[in-house]
Amino acid sequence: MPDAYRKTNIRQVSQHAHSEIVGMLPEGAWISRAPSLKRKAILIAKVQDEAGHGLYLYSACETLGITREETINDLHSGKAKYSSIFNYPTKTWADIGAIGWLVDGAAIMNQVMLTRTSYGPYARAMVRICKEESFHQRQGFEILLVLSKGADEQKAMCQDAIDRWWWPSLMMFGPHDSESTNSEQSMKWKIKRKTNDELRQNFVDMCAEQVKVLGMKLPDNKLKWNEERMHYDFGEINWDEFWNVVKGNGPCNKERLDARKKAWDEGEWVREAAAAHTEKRKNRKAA
Ligand code: BYC
Repeated sequence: MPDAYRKTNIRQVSQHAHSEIVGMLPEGAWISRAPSLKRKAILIAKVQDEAGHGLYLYSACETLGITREETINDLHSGKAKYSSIFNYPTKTWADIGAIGWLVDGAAIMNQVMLTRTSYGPYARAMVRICKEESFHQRQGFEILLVLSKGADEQKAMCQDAIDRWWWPSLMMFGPHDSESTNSEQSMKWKIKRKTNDELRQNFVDMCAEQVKVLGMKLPDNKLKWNEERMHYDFGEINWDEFWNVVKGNGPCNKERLDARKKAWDEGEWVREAAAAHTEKRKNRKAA
């Protein structure tokens, strides 16, 4: 395998794994506050699914010749990135719905193409992940649908969550193709099968229709169907905000990384105990 191809895959797959694990934090914060036992059980299962996604992806990454410890050290030292979206706070229950609908929706749009990515272990992990993400997206939409039919306060909460998550969701697809440093090479290698702007446009087209079912509005007064292009036109993303968050200065970057480092440090004894147990079983078998 050419070294540059291997390194690009390590970069993308490990950053994807980190995103899944850091992505558990904003939603995990609502497990104790979910409005019913049923909602709590669904949310616990969803957050657990994200942990599973992270683990498949760390395993896929290990097949490229890097250890899990190395990839996690890169996250903790700030060398490796994770998705910008998880540096925003979850302020109300409606945010859990908006994350499911918009964040998981954007994730699926990007990840369906990755089921055909050229590196087999990554592609195979994505098949299962996409199935689970589709369920996540529907449960998020259903949370918003219930709120959209509720009391005035619930409707307002639903609109407010959509207002706050819409633009950061569009940022998930990365910079414009003209600014994307990795796209050209990744498209040639068929690691990426569609560009950042193509996927973002598909996502806007999908959400512009779905929001009508909710009876809500997307916070963009430039959003308009363009008959010639057969796509929705939409307003410009605040790229200063995007790069600021990517560089570590978003509303929750510090909190998220601190939480991950704390979990890693506090889990050290578990990793040691598991390794000692494996060693003991190995020795017992050999004896
Ligand atoms: N946030 O050249 P570009 C989820 C970086 S988790 C932060 O276009 P590329 C979920 C980019 O890394 C969703 N950084 O990059 C979990 C690059 O910097 P480096 C995560 C970003 O790789 C829990 C630089 O900007 N999904 O589904 O060709 C709950 C230039 O960009 C972002 C994945 O990771 C960003 N948004 O394209 C719910 C999917 N965007 O690395 C949901 C796999 C760009 O050169 N990844 N950057 O230092 C990909 O498909 C691609 O890596 C991207 C970016 C489309 C994200």
